[in-house]
Amino acid sequence: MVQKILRLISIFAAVSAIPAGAATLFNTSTFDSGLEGWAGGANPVVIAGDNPYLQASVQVGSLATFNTSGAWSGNFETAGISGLTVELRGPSTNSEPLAIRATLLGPDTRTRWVTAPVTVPADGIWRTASFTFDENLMTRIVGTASFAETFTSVERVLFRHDPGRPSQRGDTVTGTLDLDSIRSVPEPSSTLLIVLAGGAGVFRRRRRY
Ligand SMILES: [Ca+2]
Repeated sequence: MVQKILRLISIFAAVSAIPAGAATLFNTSTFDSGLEGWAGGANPVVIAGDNPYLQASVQVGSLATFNTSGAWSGNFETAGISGLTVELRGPSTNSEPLAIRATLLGPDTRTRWVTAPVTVPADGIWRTASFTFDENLMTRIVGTASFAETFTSVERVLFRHDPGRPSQRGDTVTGTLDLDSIRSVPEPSSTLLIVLAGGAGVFRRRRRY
């Protein structure tokens, strides 16, 4: 088993060494280095620990956070990005489940394409959510830029609590959203990571305290 893992790691290293625009293919936010570009009206902060994560909280307002840095903007088409995964948690202190959508803002900083929401229960349990960036699965809620125009010139990625019909500003809420391990899909190593994760649970989340 150990030899198998070592062999997979060596393959992983070899694949990672291939340039071919790999830098833009592999976008990830783990919050080991602070906010890593995440900001927003919900004033997200990094909660320190053995596995730091992002926490956005709001009192009667829009629960959202976004990133305009180079890691989460630009031409997603040529970068080969088809979606993202993110670990989400709604603390048990939340009074209701959250409905989190991912939004891509277009080149005019006005156009917004949003995904369907994922439910984040108020139970304090981390879950991995997947969002697919596909014109047929997303809704343009404001602006005039086409999906192609937006996808080839993304100004920012944004997460927001927005239950019911998609809207520009979401629903007003008092609550907290924890986020971690935001990763673009596919990554150069995604197939191998699936093999490793499926085979041995190697990538199980580190314990928190
Ligand atoms: Ca983390």
